[in-house]
Amino acid sequence: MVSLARVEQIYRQPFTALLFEAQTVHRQSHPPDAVQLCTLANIKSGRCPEDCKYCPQSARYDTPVEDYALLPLETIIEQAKVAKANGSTRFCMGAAWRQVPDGPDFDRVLAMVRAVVDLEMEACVTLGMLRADQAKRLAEAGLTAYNHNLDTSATFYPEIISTRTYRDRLDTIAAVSAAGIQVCCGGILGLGESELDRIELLHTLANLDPQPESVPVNALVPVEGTPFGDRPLVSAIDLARTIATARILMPRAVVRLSAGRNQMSASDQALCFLAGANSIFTGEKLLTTENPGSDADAALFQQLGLTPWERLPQRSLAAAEASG
Ligand code: SAM
Ligand code: DTB
Ligand code: SF4
Repeated sequence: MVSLARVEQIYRQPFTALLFEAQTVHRQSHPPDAVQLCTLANIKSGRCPEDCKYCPQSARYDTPVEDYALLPLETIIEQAKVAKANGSTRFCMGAAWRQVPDGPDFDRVLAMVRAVVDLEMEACVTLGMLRADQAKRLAEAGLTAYNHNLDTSATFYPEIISTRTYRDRLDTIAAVSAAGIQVCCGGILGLGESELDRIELLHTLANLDPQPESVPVNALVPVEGTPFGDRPLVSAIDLARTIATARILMPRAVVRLSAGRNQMSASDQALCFLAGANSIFTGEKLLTTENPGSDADAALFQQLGLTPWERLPQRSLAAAEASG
């Protein structure tokens, strides 16, 4: 167990000392200049019954996003092939659901997971809350990881979402781990949280047992029509501080510089890589909002001497056992 005081001490130390410590830790567990490219697919968009104040896909807010039901399997296979051709080694499928449905939609998601696995990419899904039996079926389909973010501190959470609790989130994360699937769990900065909320979130993440293998750090993308549509952008220094603290506390995790890159300069992003981020989402779009796109990212990698990560897809324990 890491104490809150220790997390606070790491987070609040002088910036250059923090980045030096994060770099030192990073180099002990990861190749320093390799960055994993991941691609997102929005497999079911909009009309979500939850009220997350940051999210353009909530049915409660009038936002400029597309609404559609679960996409056909073939569409997703095509998108995954394009992602692979563009250098992505992980394909993440997100659905605007409160919870994983039973029946034909879930069967189709399982088929999508199997198809991504067959393309020899890591398969990740984010589908909302989930039961143990559903987690088991996802594991058997070969799922690498399940993304389920805690977003912010337990204290601040009720200010952001009223339709579910922090405990609900933790229960889903426990079901994912129990099924032998890797946990992808992180948060969002820029929601109006305090420094202490960030520290508490990092403390909770680092004390998950097992620790998450993947930690997305999102900067809020303010979307018109959501309650947070006019929130100011978070600074790259705050993002780097959070990434560096995550890197020190969870040395083996892949820390993902996720939403918000479209609003960041090359130097802002460089600071985040220096802090220990070693993954990004590529492509023109995240789920509903703009992302820099492959050309801009190729230029960024060239400028910084970064290389897209090449390694065999990581499989969860249960998935590896299921495939023999
Ligand atoms: N409905 C599922 C859920 O909430 O778990 C999965 C999809 S949801 C869109 C995935 C994550 O995207 C959220 O947990 C949140 O961290 C992130 N997200 C959503 N809207 C965002 C925004 N405007 N800016 C930054 N991150 C955002
Ligand atoms: C995560 O933490 N960030 C990604 C992924 N997990 C699913 C999603 C970011 C979404 C940003 C807002 C949008 O494009 O709708
Ligand atoms: Fe729904 Fe997920 Fe958006 Fe919340 S973050 S409104 S649960 S899609």
